Amino acid sequence: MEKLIITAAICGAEVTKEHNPAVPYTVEEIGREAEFAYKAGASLIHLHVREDDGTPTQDKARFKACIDEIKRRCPDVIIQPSTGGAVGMTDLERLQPTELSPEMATLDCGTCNFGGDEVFVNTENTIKNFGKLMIERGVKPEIEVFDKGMIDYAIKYAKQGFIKEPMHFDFVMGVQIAATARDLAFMVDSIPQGSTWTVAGVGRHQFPMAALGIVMGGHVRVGFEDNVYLEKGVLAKSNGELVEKVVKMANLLGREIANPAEARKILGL
Ligand code: KMH
Ligand code: ZN
Repeated sequence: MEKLIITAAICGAEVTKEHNPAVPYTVEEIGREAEFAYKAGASLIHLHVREDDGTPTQDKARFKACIDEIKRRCPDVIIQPSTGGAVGMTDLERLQPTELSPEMATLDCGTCNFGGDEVFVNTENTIKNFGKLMIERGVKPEIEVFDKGMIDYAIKYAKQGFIKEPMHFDFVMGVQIAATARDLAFMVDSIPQGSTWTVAGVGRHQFPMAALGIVMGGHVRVGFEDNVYLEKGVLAKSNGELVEKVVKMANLLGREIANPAEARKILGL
């Protein structure tokens, strides 16, 4: 099996210091959390940014400041800004970090319920426009998939020239599609040959899904964006602790960890 890429989703847009005081908001806090995750074994940082008061933002200057701070601390880590941002943001707001030409960025391939009345909207035109701009800006998308139909959209838009192949998918389990082994296997079976994939389990599903990612030959995403607990009732002190736990699991299961150079090769960056 190829080496395991661990992505750390260190911040997110929805989780707050009320959920876990270690959730980073400031540039310094975001840099520090990225460094904890990197030192623990993450080769990829999935990045949302905040104002100092915790308000999610897609502001280009704020992204640049955070990216510079992460690069200062972890010079070779892969940085993947979110183009999902927070529910309710406009497409133009969301696209700002791609103007910085990062190596990667997320491309959310469908609309999804986010709890209560919250709907994370990604129309067909949004997806095609984001895909086209990412090709023009030389940014490799990570296709964010919240249910199986989003894989089918990605395949359709790739055929139409809006997404380059081979594609890299992130299966987010436990928001819309259930976080079960059966459903993950269905997702994995549904992507084109030659694609790569990672899995993110939300809340209590984070580590069970990570275990499946490790044994099924995929890759793993953990971090405060998806889960703030190290184990039941115990808050993680940092994203580094969540990454460390995945490293321990991978060691037990005989899967080696990819460094950023190895991750770049696997992802075709
Ligand atoms: N915060 C969600 C609305 C992404 O990063 O692309 C979108 C999200 C997905 O987190
Ligand atoms: Zn995200």
